[in-house]
Amino acid sequence: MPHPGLTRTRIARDHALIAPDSHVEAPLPRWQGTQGVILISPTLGSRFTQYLALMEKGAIAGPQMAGAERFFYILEGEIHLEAEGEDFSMEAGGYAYLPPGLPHRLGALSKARLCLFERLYCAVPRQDVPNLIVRRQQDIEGEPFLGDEDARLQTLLPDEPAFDMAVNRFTFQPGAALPYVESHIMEHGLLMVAGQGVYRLSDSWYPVSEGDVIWMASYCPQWFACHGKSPATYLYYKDVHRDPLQPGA
Ligand code: UGY
Ligand code: MN
Repeated sequence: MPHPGLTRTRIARDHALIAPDSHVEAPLPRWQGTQGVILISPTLGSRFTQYLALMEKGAIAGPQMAGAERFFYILEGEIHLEAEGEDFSMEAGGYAYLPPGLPHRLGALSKARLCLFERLYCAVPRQDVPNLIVRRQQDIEGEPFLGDEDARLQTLLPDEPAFDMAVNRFTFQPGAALPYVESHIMEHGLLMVAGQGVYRLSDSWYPVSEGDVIWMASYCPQWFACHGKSPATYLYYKDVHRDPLQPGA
């Protein structure tokens, strides 16, 4: 039994590691039958939110903030989504992108656990807003990352200028790693969904495993290597396709 006064959770100026042992649940505002854990938010320093929704059977999601877009990914359980006059039954690995202002009904058909990313949509003059997307990660091919067959990237949303957010799923075979230390303007919110490895964030190296969440601020130096006997997978958010000088980019 680890000492209750210890945790791997670390909060730094340009990154945060949030280990599951430090989660605090609270009812999600405007959701019914749902406890939430707000993992990453502007209060921490980000320009987006990442949170877990822990839905009881029969729970109903609340609407997102005015002007915000919503991406949800099902970690566990069965979900019913109603949007644009269509009904979708979804389960683990299913995900949806809901453009700002799109009315929808999201209900839990069983106890369910969702990971959500939301941000205020950054509109570009004379450019269309993205459409509703409902898919399953199981149907998205993983492409070798910069030529590495052992580091595969599934791009869950269309890589088009209308989108100001990307959400990807990255799977590394044991021994595979990011090829260099990245430092870029895009922020990340990340959830380890399987396996383990070491994450370099700025000048610290952290052992990470399933359930860990990481926030990487713009320019935070970052590198990952998978170790252990099974692959490591993480789901992550990234802001994309906007001029840095545009307000709200
Ligand atoms: O998309 C990315 O920037 C990705 N290569 N970063 C990361 O996995 N930390
Ligand atoms: Mn990156």
